[in-house]
Amino acid sequence: EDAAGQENFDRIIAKDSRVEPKDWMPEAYRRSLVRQISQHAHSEIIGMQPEANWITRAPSLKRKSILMAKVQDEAGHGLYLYSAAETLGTTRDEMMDALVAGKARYSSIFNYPTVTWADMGAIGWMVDGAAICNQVPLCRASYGPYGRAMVRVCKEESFHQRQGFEILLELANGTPAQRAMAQDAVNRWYAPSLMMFGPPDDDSPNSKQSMAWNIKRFSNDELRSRFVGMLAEQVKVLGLTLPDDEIRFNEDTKKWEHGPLDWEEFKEVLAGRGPCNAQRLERRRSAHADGAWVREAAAAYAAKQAAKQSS
Ligand code: FAQ
Repeated sequence: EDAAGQENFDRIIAKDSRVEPKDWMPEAYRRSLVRQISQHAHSEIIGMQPEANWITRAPSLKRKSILMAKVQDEAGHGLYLYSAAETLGTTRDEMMDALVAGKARYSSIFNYPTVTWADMGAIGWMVDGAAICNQVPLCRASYGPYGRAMVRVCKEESFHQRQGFEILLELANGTPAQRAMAQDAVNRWYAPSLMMFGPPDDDSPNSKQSMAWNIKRFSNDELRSRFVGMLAEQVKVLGLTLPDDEIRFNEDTKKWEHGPLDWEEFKEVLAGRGPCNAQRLERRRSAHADGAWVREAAAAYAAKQAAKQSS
């Protein structure tokens, strides 16, 4: 209990200003931020895998170098996000241990397989597109280090989205087989990308408090609806279709609507039973174990430098 601290915190939130690492904050606020930011960081790191799967099979040198840069950007996003979470008093080791132990969440979307090159297009266009819709409002999140990290992340995601769209555009205007491959990828990634926004509002336990704390600015359904509207317009440019004939703009509510989503599938993925959950975790575990010598060497070097300075 810290009455003055609480008062200061309430004032910051009421003014829609920013909470900084050294400010007093309620424990529940801290915990919820660590939860969201660490999940977000894990998503970026696990999210490298589905696209890394195609680096060695990219159809040209140019595509390969773009894809490599994109996957490296995701690593960078993970690192800023772990740093932002560390300012709340959780160490990176603790977060990483939770991830490799299978105790931490990361986005459902990265548990789906990337079976063709067109999936690189669909991920850029739809998955990075959904990430942008969700993250632009997070640039105004009340916790300073998180909001500031989101600014740069969103700039990079915009480039990622364009590169994905351009892959699909080229395939859609290619041979009939390429066009079919693009359509198939859009069909498979559509529903999982809509589910990235989280459960429907009446089944979203964290939303209300997160919105009261100015972390989230819009509800899951609100952002999902905006995203569907964006896809519905852009798919026309691709000359492809979305696998949902219930998409429409509701003139009364001024919102985009879509057909039903399979929330049972979403729950299965969250419970660790999605198509690639086991594979993604196993890959992360082995990468973490293979990197142990680098961490040890870096720690030994840092200790040596510190000893030199103090002598
Ligand atoms: N997957 O009460 P809510 C990217 C969990 S973008 C897994 O609505 P909240 C870029 C949720 O954690 C992807 N779990 O929760 C990229 C909660 O469980 P908990 C990452 C999900 O926090 C592109 C429970 O369900 N982006 O990585 C999902 O208010 C290409 C109840 O849900 C972010 O993390 C899901 N889809 O809203 C990288 C954005 N949805 O914690 C590589 C930041 C919900 O109580 C390649 N996060 N859950 O155990 C957020 O905006 C929010 O946390 C939401 C969820 C909107 C994801």
